[in-house]
Amino acid sequence: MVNLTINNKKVTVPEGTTILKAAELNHIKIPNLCYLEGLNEIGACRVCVVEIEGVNRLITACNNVVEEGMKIYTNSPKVREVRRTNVELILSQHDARCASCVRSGNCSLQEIANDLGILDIPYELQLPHAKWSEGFPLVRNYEKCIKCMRCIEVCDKIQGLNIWDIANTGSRTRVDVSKNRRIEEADCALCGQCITHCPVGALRERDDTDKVFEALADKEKITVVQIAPAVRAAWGESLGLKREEATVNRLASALKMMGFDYVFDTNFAADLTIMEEGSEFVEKLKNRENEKFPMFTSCCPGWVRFIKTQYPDMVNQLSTAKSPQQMFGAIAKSYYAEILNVDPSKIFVVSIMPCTAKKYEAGVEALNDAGAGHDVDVVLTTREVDRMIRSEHIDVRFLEEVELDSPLGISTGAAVIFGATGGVMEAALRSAYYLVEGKNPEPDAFKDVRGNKEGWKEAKFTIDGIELNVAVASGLGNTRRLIETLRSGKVSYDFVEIMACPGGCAGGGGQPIWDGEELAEERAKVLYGLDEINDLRFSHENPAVIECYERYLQKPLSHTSHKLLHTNQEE
Ligand code: HC0
Ligand code: SF4
Repeated sequence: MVNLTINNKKVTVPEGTTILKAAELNHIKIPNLCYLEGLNEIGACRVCVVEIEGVNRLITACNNVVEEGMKIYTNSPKVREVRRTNVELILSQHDARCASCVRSGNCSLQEIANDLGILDIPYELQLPHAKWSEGFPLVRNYEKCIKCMRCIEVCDKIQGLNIWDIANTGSRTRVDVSKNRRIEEADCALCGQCITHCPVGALRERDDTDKVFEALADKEKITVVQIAPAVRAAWGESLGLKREEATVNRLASALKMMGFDYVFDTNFAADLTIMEEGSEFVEKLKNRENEKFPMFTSCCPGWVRFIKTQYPDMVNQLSTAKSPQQMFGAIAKSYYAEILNVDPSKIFVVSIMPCTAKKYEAGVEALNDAGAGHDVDVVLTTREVDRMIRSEHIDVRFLEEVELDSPLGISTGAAVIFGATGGVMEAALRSAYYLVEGKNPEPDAFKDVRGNKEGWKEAKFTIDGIELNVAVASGLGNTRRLIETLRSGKVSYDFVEIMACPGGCAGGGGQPIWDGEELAEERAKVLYGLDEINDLRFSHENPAVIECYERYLQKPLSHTSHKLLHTNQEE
């Protein structure tokens, strides 16, 4: 242990502790901008400078460790002056038009500048000139970038993709797409992790809220919205709601107030996905000698983009089942249009997703099969829907909860856990067991696959005498390690679930931002809690899905199912 003082307070911390951590452990706040624990500890922003008695120059707290007898001052006049100058210099290269910034009110730079009482910037404003690709689902605003390097490090160390890098030199240094590429040419998975780790508004999703407001105002359109599993665990975070208050039924109420005609659930389609993907897997098992294993899940577009660019020879191992988002769109503009007895082109489908890659997925031509424009017209992230709620001045605290509409709002506990890493696998195994054994397993029989963010998880199960090896990974760096190990022949699996974002969609790139803090686990707990209290725990018991098969699709893997719910992944 090391003994030292911080602001004259005696403290003892373990050896090797950084000054920043030592202060934090003792409830002393040292402001910082670029720091991300374990990922970005480079002292680039120099906001965390502190004074050490007997040392001439100030040092950064995030990447210097404590020493015995150190006397540290985190807020001396010298520290205040230098910290203030450093922030003023950052602001002199930052477009600080906060009123028109998506991160206003949730921006580390804004907070620090306010805390330091900076009312004027004594330096000339110098903004970089570079243009971003219009319409791309992920937007970089060069004028807001503070060169903290967080996006570079997250993409590199967690996602293993190296999309971002430093470009140019000297005063023209900026963060841009690596290797001088345009973003469209890079292999960006669109997971959005760079956005959720950006401390300011330099990265954001393409804003599609106007398209939705326009559709809601159009009397000719029947507006249908689907809510993804993980959205219900996070949407209230930035609206000041407690987790238990931010139910899907309260969100439904806000959406109705905005004018949506029907509020449905992606979970309905997640149950449908299990029927199709589970059946596909069982069929593959029957024909084991001629099939390639493992079969990979295909519902995460970040992962699908990743495999297509990084391991194109394995694309044919993806399940042909479309994601629940796309299945929902296809069903809304076919089966549901028939129920309403309307022309499908009148139906306007909006998705609320925790995801930025889903904006791309909805635009993939090969995934549009209902024949009325795009099956999903607009995808909004959780953050965008929160902004829409705010701009409608809806006070969510006082909303009465409402039921979701029927039939596409009915779902099971197996569907809601899709939003957490391991959830798709667990839901699929619950139903695969039923399909093979003819009876239900214990609902929690497969909970060993519930994942975490470290490495990947593997499990073995026996269903009807067949031994199954399965694996679950989240985060693309973990995914790359899993695939390399698979390709080296050191492991072999039958079924593998991959989610691009660490922790799965709960930690998705479209979720509310907490300055790089990871909330995936906390949100996943909400989802597992919802599974546990649902009377229905098996996708094959969803009455609305059963009815959809009886009235429309006939059976899993039928001709109609193939047309609407599957795709050729190699297209
Ligand atoms: Fe997900 Fe999904 S679980 S990918 O993470 O499968 O976005 O929440 O909506 O489509 O259901 C995201 C979340 C979904 C889909 C579902 C799957
Ligand atoms: Fe999107 Fe979920 Fe995949 Fe992340 S894990 S890219 S949120 S689908």
